[in-house]
Parts: sequence; structure tokens; C-alpha cells
Amino acid sequence: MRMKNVWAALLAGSSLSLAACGGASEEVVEIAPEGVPGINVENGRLVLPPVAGNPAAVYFDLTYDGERALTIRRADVAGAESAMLHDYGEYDGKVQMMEALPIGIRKGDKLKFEPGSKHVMTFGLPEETSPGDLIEVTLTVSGGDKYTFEATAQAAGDER
Ligand SMILES: [Cu+2]
Repeated sequence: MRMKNVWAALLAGSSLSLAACGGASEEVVEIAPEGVPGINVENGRLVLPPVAGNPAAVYFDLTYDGERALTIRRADVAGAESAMLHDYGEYDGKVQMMEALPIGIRKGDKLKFEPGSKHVMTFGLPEETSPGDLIEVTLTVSGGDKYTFEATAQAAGDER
């Protein structure tokens, strides 16, 4: 019970700081009562593949202001058959995309998931997914807590 109160206080703190920023145009949706105190995601977008049926990639900006050091363990994309945290690394003398190592976050971190870097590779999206659609993306951290945000679908080649 005591733990719950601490978390509630942290959550209240983070919404205060959000309000203080003001004027944020991005849609950020947190699904209560789950959630990860201190995590905030903005600028979520899902870039559709040029050819339907190919994998799509989710990019976003994540900030973390929680007290506990956490690790992002997995990502899920609503409606997709599967999703995987990807990063680029050097393998066999070439820089290529591969499954990401566990992504550690600690207080004060700002992480950009962006083209050429970390992203959520998304497989088997419904074919009717079109630009402008809002897609729910859920991150699961160490301990099993989940944070959900919405990513806006974009056509391949749109500004990322
Ligand atoms: Cu990838």
C-alpha cells in the first residue's frame, strides 16, 4: 500500500511537469492504472513500408524521470502479428539492423528512437493500415510494468 502511494505521488509529479511545459501538440496516451512512473513518450510515428506486407518501423522520443533504473524489455504493437526492438550495430564488418540489446534507462535519460538507430520493427500489420491511423504501442520494462502510447501511421517517404 505504501508503495502504491509513492507511485501515485510520482505520477502526480510527472503530470504537473507536463502541464508546466504546455502546448504539446503530440497525442500521448497513458493507459491507467498500469504505466511506468517517469516514462513519457512523444512524437510517436509508425512508418509504413513502401510495399504492403513488409515490416514497418516505429520511432519516438522517450524521456525518463523515474527514480528506479529500468530496462526496456519488449515492445508490442496493437494489431500487428509481432514486434521487436531493433537497433543498428556492426556485425560481420557491416553496420546492420539486429535485435536490440536490453535498453537501460535511468533518471534524466532522453532517448530518440529514430531512423538509423533504435526502432520497433513491426511485422504483419493489417494491410488496411493507412497514413493518419493511430496505432497503440506498448513498451514493457523490467518487472513487467507497461507504458502505452499512440504512434501516427505515416506513408513511407513522409518526413520522419
Ligand atoms: Cu528493424
